Amino acid sequence: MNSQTTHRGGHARRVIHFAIFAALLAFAFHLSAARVSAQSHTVFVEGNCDSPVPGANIVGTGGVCGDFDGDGRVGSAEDTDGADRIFGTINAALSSGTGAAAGTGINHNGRVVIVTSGRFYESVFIGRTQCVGCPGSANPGNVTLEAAPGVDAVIDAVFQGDPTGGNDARRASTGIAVAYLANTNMGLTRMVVLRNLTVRNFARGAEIAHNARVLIDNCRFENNLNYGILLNFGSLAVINNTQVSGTGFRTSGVTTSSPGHGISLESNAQAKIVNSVSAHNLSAGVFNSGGAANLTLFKVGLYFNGTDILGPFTATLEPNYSTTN
Ligand SMILES: [Ca+2]
Ligand SMILES: [Ca+2]
Repeated sequence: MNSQTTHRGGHARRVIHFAIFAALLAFAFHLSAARVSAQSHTVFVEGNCDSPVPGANIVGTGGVCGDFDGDGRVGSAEDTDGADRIFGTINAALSSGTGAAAGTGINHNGRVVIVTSGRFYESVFIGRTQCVGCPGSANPGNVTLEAAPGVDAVIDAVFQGDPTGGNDARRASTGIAVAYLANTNMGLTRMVVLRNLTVRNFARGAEIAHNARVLIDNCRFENNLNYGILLNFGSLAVINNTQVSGTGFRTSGVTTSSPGHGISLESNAQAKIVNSVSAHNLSAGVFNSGGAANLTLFKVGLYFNGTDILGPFTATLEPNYSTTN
């Protein structure tokens, strides 16, 4: 009797244990699904050097050449080596990741921090994919792309001696493109921060489009051909502590700029520019194709441009700024 009771009790416990196990399994599956669908995490991007060239690079000696994690890999060799959430190129960090790093990139929803100095020969794209096979996500989130304090991160179209011959194509492209689904509010419900970056030698240093919201903070756009920063298609930009210079003065390859503006607002884009300089650009320091309400300037220096300011603007004291202290 006691034995039967014990047996039945043991069976009951096994049933209960199985139920608990099944519940835990279901919970584990739920957590796994949540990890896949909920990104918004932070990944790191290492720096690099040009010898060995980024992409061919098992360095052999860890801790050199921008090798933040000391594993001897820099550039694209760092992009696919494991689920370490450390990448060697910016676009790979922004993507969902491939190879052994599959699923570990931010998939255009999260924060990418460049943690050691380097030159990045990439046309960076952030946002909603624009065509089949193009970079971006079908459902992007908020993205921050920044270099850590003290890190010199240069997104440069020109890689002297590039063995893949990509210089001309990059020089005709955009350094950082941000775009969402055209003619929708998708971009207005996402936030992009670009901070502490230098962008050089592209046709357009940055193009912000399709109702994107961006904060451009502490960046430098130098020696781009047609635009330093192009704000387009209803985008909203706050530009703080940023310098735009030398647009339109390319001296090799395709040298004819059109138009050579430092900062340009087109197709009902809006900008609030604060504590910034747009100087030494071939055409306008700032061009605004919209009304005066579309462009507000506060403590902005526009010097030695073809035309310092072209189009209407509002110059105003920032309402939270005190002149008495
Ligand atoms: Ca590494
Ligand atoms: Ca890695």
